[in-house]
Amino acid sequence: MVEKTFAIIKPDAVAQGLTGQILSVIELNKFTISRMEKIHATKEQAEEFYGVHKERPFFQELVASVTHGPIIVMVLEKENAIVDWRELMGATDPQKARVGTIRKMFGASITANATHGSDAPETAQVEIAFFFPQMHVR
Ligand code: FUP
Repeated sequence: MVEKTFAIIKPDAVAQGLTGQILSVIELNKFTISRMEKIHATKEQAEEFYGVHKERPFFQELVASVTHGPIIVMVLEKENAIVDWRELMGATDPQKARVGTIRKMFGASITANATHGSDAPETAQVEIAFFFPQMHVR
């Protein structure tokens, strides 16, 4: 089933000039970039977006890291996009991510880990609607 997922290229990766290389890996892996926008997320947006993590000790660091510079928000589309994008990103901690994954290649730390990806269909729907409210998800 052709599916949509939500992805972010995070501030550290954008600031390091890695956007082009990451987009290239995305396209080489047969994802269609259906929507893409460069934005600078506000603290309020980040707190709402990462709301599930608000009780975690790293929450403030996470909010700060995703708001300290511009990000690229995207809707990616392909068969099994959600699972495939998470596989292509690799483990949350770049040091634990497999060779060839985006986080292994471009991640700096567990917080500045280059990219974000939705973890389930319900999350993808919510996250796409959050950044692309005009988009029809299904
Ligand atoms: P992931 O789904 O792989 O992005 O990972 P999580 O949903 O577990 O975590 C969301 C974000 O929180 C990660 F991208 C990075 C950050 N995080 C930390 O900063 N420290 C941690 O110990 C775990 C996650």
